[in-house]
Amino acid sequence: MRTITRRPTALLMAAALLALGLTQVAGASAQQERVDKGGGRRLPLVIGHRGASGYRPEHTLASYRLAIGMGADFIEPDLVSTKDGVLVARHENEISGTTDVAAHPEFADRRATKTIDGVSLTGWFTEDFTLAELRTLRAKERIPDLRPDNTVFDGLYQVPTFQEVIDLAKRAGVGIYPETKHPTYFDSIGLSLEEPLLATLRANGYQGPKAKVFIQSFETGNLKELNRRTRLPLVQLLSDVGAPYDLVAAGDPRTYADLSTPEGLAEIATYADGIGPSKNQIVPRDADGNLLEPTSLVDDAHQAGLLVHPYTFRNENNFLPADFRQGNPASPAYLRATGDAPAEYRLFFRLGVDGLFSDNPDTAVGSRHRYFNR
Ligand SMILES: [Ca+2]
Ligand SMILES: [Ca+2]
Repeated sequence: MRTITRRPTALLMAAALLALGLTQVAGASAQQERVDKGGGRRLPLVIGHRGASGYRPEHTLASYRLAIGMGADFIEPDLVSTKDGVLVARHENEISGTTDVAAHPEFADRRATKTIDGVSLTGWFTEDFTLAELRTLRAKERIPDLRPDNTVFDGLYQVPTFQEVIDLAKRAGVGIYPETKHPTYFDSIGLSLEEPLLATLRANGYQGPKAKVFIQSFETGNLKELNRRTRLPLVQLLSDVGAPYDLVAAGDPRTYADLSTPEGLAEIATYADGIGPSKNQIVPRDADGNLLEPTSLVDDAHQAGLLVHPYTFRNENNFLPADFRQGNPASPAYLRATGDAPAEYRLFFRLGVDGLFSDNPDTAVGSRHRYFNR
């Protein structure tokens, strides 16, 4: 049973402060601070998506370190398993897009074709490498066409373990936002993610509903299982397309759209504390990328007592709605050029999101400061 008490508490505290006239006197700053930090007017969290992946190859310690330096409140490692059951930070278990594995002749025979969540993939997979083997690889930029500057860092950084990410976060005093990737698949090969995830979090002192951690998943079954095993905050990821793979695998016809209705959100609230929807579920776009009217998703989720942390905020025109793109569309650099990302942050702050995933935590933090003036 989870209870969200933030909003009423904040309103009461704000009302009390006003009644006492305390907001005008010196010494009120500590109380005001508590209203800011604990209350419904708490600033939206900036979650460093795969670190500061707009500027460094994603899911590297350099990327996380930069996100922390830019003021991110949380850093986000996606988690997959090695052959020897160690959780490491990669967006996918197939690692040809984000490491130099293809350039290692000693691993040429590990190349394989597998079906992951119903999709056939050919490449190299973390579950076929021990941690020691994986450590001989180096990370590279996933989208070099859009982020050519980041390629100067190719070849420098190892694939970090979950423990290393935690060490970094704890030293800096920021939260962690781990995502279990492909939990049904990893169960099917005997490398269940949830047990080592919880054991690692426990060993590092993360305990109870106020711990600086959110565990997220695109699947539903493993979040329900986690809800039975831990009181740590849980976030159901949603999407404007498709369905959770565990439901697909079980023949359950429900889609993310079904989960995003008021009824679906009420069900999510029985096992999770928040949702991580795509931006498009909050402000849809037309076929040309122009913004349409916002949906009621933020309000519906808040009605159900759920936090709302949409993904993914990115500076490049390529990812922005047409309304916020800048520059000359005829330029070969147009898609990778920086658009009016602050306008997009303002839009979502105005709609009341509780946090957001950003590839550019400096832009997110700066936009937040401008919008809330604190
Ligand atoms: Ca993620
Ligand atoms: Ca499992």
